Amino acid sequence: MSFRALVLTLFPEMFPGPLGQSLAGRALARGDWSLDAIDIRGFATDKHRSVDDTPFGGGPGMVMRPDVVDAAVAEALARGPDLPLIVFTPRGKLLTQKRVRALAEGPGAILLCGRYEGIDERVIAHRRMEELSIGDYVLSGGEPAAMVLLDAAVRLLPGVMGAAESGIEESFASGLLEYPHYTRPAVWQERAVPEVLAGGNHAAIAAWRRAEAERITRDRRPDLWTAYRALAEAAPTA
Ligand code: 9WO
Repeated sequence: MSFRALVLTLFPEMFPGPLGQSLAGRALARGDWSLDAIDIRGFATDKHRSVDDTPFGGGPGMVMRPDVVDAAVAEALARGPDLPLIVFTPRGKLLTQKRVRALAEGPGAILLCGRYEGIDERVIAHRRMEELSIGDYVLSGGEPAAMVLLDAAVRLLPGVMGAAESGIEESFASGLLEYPHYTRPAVWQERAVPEVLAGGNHAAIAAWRRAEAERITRDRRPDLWTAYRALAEAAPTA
């Protein structure tokens, strides 16, 4: 049983899109996960196949109809009755690596992507959807957010990433931002690679990387730094 993604969208041709490339694309071709984009318009009932209507209370734009969206959700649930149902909106709970990890360990997900001004609130409530945000900005639709979630989850699936790269997840799990990376040449544009990295002293290299990761986290993400300090207090590692 491999990870299954069912994406509900008005633009099914956007998928797999970038997820068809590289690591996620090869995993898709191997069958490590599956991706089905379901066209919400296919559940329209009138002759004009309308999926939206004017907002109650007035205001700009259009709202996605609850009957049409619900019929699309019903089809996805019929295909994957055990899949969590997620909708992407800026007012959702922020997507975290922790939630990504839990999803990657599960059977997959149904990902509802809104367009226009939004989706009728009642269908979100009726289906008890999990609302997720990928950050504090507004998109023109939920599709890029679905791609972000899937990219983050697929790389964690068993066999998708080699042992070498899988350490990167560990490093985020440590609560610190990444240390700086360098490759050849040793001097580029008058900038030299930190001496310790070329010295072959692996303990010194590990200590330097840890110190850099801590400095960068402290400077750039005081929120992560505070959480990391609290954790280090409770369970010191090094
Ligand atoms: C937009 C919106 C804005 C303020 C408060 C609530 C809101 N809900 C929605 C919404 O459901 N928007 C739909 C999806 C339709 C319009 C485009 N959509 C969207 C999703 N724009 N931005 C996102 C999004 C999703 C996840 N993380 C960041 C942004």
